Amino acid sequence: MLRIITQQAEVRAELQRICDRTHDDQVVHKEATVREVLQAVKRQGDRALLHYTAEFDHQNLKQEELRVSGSELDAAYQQVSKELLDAIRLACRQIEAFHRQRVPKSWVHFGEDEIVLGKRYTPVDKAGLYVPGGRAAYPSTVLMNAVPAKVAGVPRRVMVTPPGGEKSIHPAVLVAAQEAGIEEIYRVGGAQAIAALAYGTETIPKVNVITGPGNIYVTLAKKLVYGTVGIDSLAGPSEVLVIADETANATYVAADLLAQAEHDPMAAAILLTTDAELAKKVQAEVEQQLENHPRRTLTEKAIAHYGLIVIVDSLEQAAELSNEFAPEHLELEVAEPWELVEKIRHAGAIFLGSSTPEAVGDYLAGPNHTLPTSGAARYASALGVETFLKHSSLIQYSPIALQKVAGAIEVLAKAEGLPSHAASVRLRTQPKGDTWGME
Ligand code: HSO
Ligand code: ZN
Repeated sequence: MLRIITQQAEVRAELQRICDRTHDDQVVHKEATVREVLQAVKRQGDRALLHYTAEFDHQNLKQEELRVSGSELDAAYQQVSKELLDAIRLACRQIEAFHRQRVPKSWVHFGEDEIVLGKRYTPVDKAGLYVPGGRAAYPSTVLMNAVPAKVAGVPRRVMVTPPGGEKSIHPAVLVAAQEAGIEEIYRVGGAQAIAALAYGTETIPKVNVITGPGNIYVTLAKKLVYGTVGIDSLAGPSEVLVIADETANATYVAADLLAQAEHDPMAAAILLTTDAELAKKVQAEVEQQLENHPRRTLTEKAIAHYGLIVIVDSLEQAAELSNEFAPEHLELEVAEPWELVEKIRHAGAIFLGSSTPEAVGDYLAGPNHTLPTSGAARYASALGVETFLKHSSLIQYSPIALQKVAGAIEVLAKAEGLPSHAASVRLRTQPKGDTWGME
């Protein structure tokens, strides 16, 4: 049952509990296992990958089976329907179009005294995309990670994903990868796959950036290899917060809450509404839509533990609570969403108006669906082209420009006790002077 609460004191405590839901006592223990896996792959390469794939995924691979063959890639196209292929292609085009608009441009500024300053953007050489197996093997997530890497111009893009039964990989995942320009795919998952991408093995290249969601072991592994490689973010279970007024449609709101809950038993689905009537209707609708839900057990768990309806006094108060929670997804199911959006400061993605269910953004509107979770929207943003780019600063001074600042640099260098810093300027601006400025 989706709980309704009105007590203000209870509201903040409940929202905090939901936000902190991934803080798990078992993490320390799991981290020890992950460290062991990382070390083994670092030392033994492919041999460790085959060992852990047998132990954790129960698949006995040979070394030459790690890479998905060309014939398997071709065969995947025979295993997806025409409608699915068309939908993947539509999503791919729209995601690409959106991300192309966001490619930062290198720039230079020509200032006084022939000073040139700027930034030059370049992609990483190699990127590794992690795709979970089983329940979370989503072709849409493949696109959301692979397309920005391609748009950023990353020359080598590889994917890793755990093998399922019969060593197989979901054909829709293989098709989505190819549509987004990835053909180098390895059949390995878990912390061992992250280790392979971070350190490199005989078969798998060491990459510069690893992106993509995964289970707690994958997330811990990404956290531990950060520094050796870059990562996108540490993804937690998905969450949606809906703000609705009396104009909202209870059936739609209920469906949107369930659309988040059905991802994961730890997914969060929260409704903040000014209308007590709507709250009751949504509660009843959720029950009804759960009745014949094919993923009922899992979805019900999420709703029971991390589902919540809060009745608020005003939309201002709703915005304030939402900003405190900093949701991954925020839906504004209100009469004037563009007015309300002005008050929103922290949210991964904002969906405006009643014709924009989160699913539009999950699949094909274009913006990325890899978003900051567990309150990370207070400081982080969606995965994007920038995840695969870095920039170099460009600085050029003329002799006159250097002359003008020489004194200030010398003073600073002296204050820091770094005489060669001072000399590197003085030797250029007073070539006949004393190297150490002692005359
Ligand atoms: N809502 C998920 C993304 C997703 N939905 C994939 C369907 N497939 C996290 O943003
Ligand atoms: Zn979703």
